[in-house]
Amino acid sequence: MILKIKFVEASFVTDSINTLNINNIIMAFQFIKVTPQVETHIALIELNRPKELNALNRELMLEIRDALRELDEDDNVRVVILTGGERVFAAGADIKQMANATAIDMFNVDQFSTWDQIKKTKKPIIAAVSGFALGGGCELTLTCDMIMASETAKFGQPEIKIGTMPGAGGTQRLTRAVGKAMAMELVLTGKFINAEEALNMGLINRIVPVELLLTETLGLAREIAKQSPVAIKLAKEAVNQAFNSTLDEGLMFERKNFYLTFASEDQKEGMAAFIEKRTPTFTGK
Ligand code: CO8
Repeated sequence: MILKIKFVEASFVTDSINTLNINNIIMAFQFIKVTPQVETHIALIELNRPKELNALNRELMLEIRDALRELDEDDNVRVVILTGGERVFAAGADIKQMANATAIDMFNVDQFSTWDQIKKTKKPIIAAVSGFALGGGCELTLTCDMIMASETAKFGQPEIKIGTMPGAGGTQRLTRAVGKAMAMELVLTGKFINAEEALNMGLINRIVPVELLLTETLGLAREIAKQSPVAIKLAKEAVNQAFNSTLDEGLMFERKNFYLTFASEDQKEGMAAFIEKRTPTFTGK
């Protein structure tokens, strides 16, 4: 059966629609481009609102949610890369869309299911950041599992300058990533930091030249994609558990996931390959 899903309201349809066919589901996107196999086992999601500096309107976020849901279920995908391109990652939530909203409008719009979906995604997501990653854009990178940045990357939580504050994890994930002092400074002043400062704070994985951002991110994705998909998902889950539990609870969680890897064919294959001095072939079973 072929299902056609459109995520955009008719009034917004001005640009060409990108379609994605996974498992016979054709998805139409207006504000993102999705390449399910940019390389074997690696999917690429590109934010695509260049004129608005990839400002995250609700429709775009719903598209990310739906694309991730599909990619997470696609056995051919093992790692997802999320990027805004070379010029800008994302300049935050769409200020024009929410400027006149009431608190109840904001409450009633289902805008956080999309962030919850990113958090729920079992496969690793790598953010490839060039240019501004501000407000919701910075929070989007923090929701991903790793961040590769180009030399031009600038991170910040400037919501305070427009009379509000972070609402999609900036006070929580940023604090966990860089500690209280720097998180306070960024959130309370709205200042931007460059890639080097972000690296020194432990916010990002590494800095690469702009023209190599995708290449280097693909290199990292490839390293992950060749491991056991089962172990990768269980390990990701366990690392994230570190932010939600006491040490003892986290250790117990880790132990259970470690045991669970022994239910997989991949664990048998990985250890057999080591003993036989050959490269393992992981299938995700
Ligand atoms: N929303 C809407 N439009 C934007 C946004 C944005 N966040 N950022 C830029 N744009 C638009 C501009 O309005 C402009 O449009 P136009 O040409 O029609 O005037 C176009 O993009 C280009 O922007 P600039 O001319 O301003 O470009 P500059 O290079 O001069 O400046 C900056 C770039 C510094 C990035 C500047 O655009 C800026 O400060 N942008 C706003 C940054 C910001 O405050 N971000 C936080 C937004 S609030 C937020 O993210 C809250 C998240 C809460 C949770 C999310 C729940 C969904």
